[in-house]
Amino acid sequence: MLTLYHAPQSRSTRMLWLLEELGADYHIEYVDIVRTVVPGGAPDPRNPHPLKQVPAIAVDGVVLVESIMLMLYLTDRYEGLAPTVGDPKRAEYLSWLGLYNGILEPVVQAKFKGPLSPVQADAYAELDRRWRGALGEGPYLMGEQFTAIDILFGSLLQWYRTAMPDYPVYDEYLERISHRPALAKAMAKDAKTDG
Ligand SMILES: N[C@@H](CCC(=O)N[C@@H](CS)C(=O)NCC(=O)O)C(=O)O
Repeated sequence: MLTLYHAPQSRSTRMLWLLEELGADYHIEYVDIVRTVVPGGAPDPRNPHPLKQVPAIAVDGVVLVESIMLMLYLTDRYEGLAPTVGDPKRAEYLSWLGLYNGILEPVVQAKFKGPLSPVQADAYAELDRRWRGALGEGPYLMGEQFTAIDILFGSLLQWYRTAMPDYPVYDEYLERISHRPALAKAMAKDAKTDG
């Protein structure tokens, strides 16, 4: 059994969405991540993440962390939402994962805190061009097929629309991906309801 360590309305919400899209059999362990939100908050001992963050997954006692690695692992384990090994589009999939994690997310976090440095501003402008170019061809980031990359990038836009500039292509994309049944199922599980 696969366990997702999850806190509502966080980066693990997109893993719920992914697991629902994949039709995976999984268990949710709700954990608290209050330690950086509430001064003096205590790390949740139930959370196996070395930094007490979410998301994390555990499979047969082995813990895996970092959103893009979870995406890679899950889309390899349950096929259908990403090109598999040997597929020529696999390189593009891996590139999107790397660009998101290595450049876009850090730059967006920096943008949230204040003005970007010239290097960050250049990287941001280039990624904006790339993302818009891909969406212009669309309808999804990798073309005709909805993939896990759409969950990664789409969830960023859902939570923080101003992460990307005010172009209609982003709003149209957001509208396109936000009515999926798997997302509705994930949102129904996002917060713990049984105490
Ligand atoms: N690079 C990590 C970032 C994980 C992360 O920052 N998670 C936040 C929730 S959105 C968290 O757990 N924060 C609590 C903390 O840092 O104490 C990933 O994408 O998995």
